[in-house]
Amino acid sequence: MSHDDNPLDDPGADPFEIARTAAADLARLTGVDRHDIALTLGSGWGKAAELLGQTVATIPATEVTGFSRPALEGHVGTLRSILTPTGKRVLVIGARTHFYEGHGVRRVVHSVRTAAAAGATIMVLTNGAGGVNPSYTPGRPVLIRDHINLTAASPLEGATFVDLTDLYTPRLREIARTIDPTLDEGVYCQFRGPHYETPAEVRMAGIIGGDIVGMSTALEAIAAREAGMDVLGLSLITNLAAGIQTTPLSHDEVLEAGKAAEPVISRLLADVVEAL
Ligand code: 8IG
Repeated sequence: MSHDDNPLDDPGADPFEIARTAAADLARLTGVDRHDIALTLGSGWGKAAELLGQTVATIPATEVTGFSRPALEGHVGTLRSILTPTGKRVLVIGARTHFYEGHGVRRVVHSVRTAAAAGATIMVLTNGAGGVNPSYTPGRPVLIRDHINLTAASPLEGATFVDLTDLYTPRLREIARTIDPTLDEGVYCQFRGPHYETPAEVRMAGIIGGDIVGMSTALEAIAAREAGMDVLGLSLITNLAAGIQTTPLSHDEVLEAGKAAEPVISRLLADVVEAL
């Protein structure tokens, strides 16, 4: 990995101040002062951006203060400003930093804090994930109703107590279900990764109430709520979790399932965002 200076790595720095600097960078580079909605695109959701409206600007995330170099091929490191037909400003975040990269939680949630500092009041988080619920099949989108954070980490620092009772905003879930009444709601379990779970861990996830397993969204959702945003979470089931499916999991299979489902779920996501 190349040299990568990041102000968030200074423990004495204020991550919210860095987010405000990042939002100012974003405004300068995109020419758009404020955004209404932010949207993080996970595996399989990438095509939604084109369907949302007119792309006003696309910038490399690395030009914006605090953003990390993309760790993974297929995770495009761009930030995009879109104007929808009804006049909404959508910030599309194609630059996710995962907890498993080991750069700390501040870097993981920096895009969320930047979106909030840029004015966004709604955070839409999408991901590719494994299905634990035996009724799920690859290619299916699932609304996140709640989560179980198994990372043993939090984006909140110090004695910051934030209520998470309605973390995944009920009103936004209702809107999504009016667009697609067949959308199921499930509980997302975030593991640290980057290894996939063992079959025993997947059984545990099911027993404690999980329907979906992933490596990204719970920590981001907590930071979004801390910042006062409403949160909508959508998972694409790209694979059945280990032990639910009998064959070994492969990253290629995950990418393939994402590609196959992409046109359908991208349309869904674009329609949902326009209805928010
Ligand atoms: I895509 O099976 C994808 N992401 N933890 N488990 C976890 N994360 C995932 C999985 C999975 N599939």
